[in-house]
Amino acid sequence: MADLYRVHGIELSPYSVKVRSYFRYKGIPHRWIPRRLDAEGEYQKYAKLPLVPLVVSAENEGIQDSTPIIERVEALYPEPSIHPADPVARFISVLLEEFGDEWGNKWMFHYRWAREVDQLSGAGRIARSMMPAADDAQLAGGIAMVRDRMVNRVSFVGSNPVTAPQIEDSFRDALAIFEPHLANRAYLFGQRPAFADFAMWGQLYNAWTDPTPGALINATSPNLLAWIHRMLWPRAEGDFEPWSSLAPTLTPLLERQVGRLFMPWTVANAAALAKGSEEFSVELAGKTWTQKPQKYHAKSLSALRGKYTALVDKSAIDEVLQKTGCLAGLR
Ligand SMILES: N[C@@H](CCC(=O)N[C@@H](CS)C(=O)NCC(=O)O)C(=O)O
Repeated sequence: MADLYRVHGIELSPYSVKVRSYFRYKGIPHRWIPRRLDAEGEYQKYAKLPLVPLVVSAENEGIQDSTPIIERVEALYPEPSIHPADPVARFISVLLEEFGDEWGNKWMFHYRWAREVDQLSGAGRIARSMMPAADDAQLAGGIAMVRDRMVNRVSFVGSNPVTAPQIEDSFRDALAIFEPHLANRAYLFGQRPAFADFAMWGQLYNAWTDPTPGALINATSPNLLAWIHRMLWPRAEGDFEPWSSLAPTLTPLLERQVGRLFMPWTVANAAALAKGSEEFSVELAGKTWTQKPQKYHAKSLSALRGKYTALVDKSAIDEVLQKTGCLAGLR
């Protein structure tokens, strides 16, 4: 076992299944270890933060945070690369990786914990998976505990009675954008999965397992649903495409979701943290969004800005970012 990566996670954690899908695609020997509360030895030994996923390397080093996990492993196993060769497509994939992790999580988390039917489904599956040996009474206690804890956290991602319709509109609009984009390609950037696919998929696969967003996907999005299934065990079916052939159907995502919603949100969030504000408000597509700032997102925005700054030739990518409203947040 010690010569394998160990991926500690749970099926209902979007960041955990994101990392598992990556290991599967790359064909890197690993073991998926569903986290359970009665067998936590290795998890407790290596986890520095109380979060999943936790990856323990063959050298017994614990790594957390799905984006750096993938980046570290990708540096060791560069083939097949998850980064398109075309430099514009490559950076858009990096940008959508961040968007998937941070904005896509609002869709997933909001839908899972906003309505009773989804709360019961989510809490039931989380408690069952983490307490597989529990009797009925213990299980009922576990379900109530998970539900209470998570419902109380829904505001952390910015979900409240005012923003709920904004989050749901954003989700439905994203589905409408993905559907034609995935009509003629297996993955977001062509015939093999890119960095962005893993992040976006972790959130959308999880949303699909929940009753309310799952029913929406099933009713409206057959191409997206096929991609959700494909990404469980992704494989290269051909090459990446250049930005020129992706642009017609992917530009609307950059314009309507990244440029109009996510970028102004993440910039306002980082500014609020820098000022030490308790709460911030920002206009997103003409509607006021109010929430307490989220710390991690300022860190991941600064990492994204670092990746943008490191680009050597920015002329082609800047044109795309400028036109779609994504540039201002990156410099
Ligand atoms: N940025 C981290 C986020 C990890 C994260 O938020 N994990 C959640 C599950 S998806 C968690 O472990 N939450 C613990 C809890 O809610 O108690 C990553 O990409 O890995």
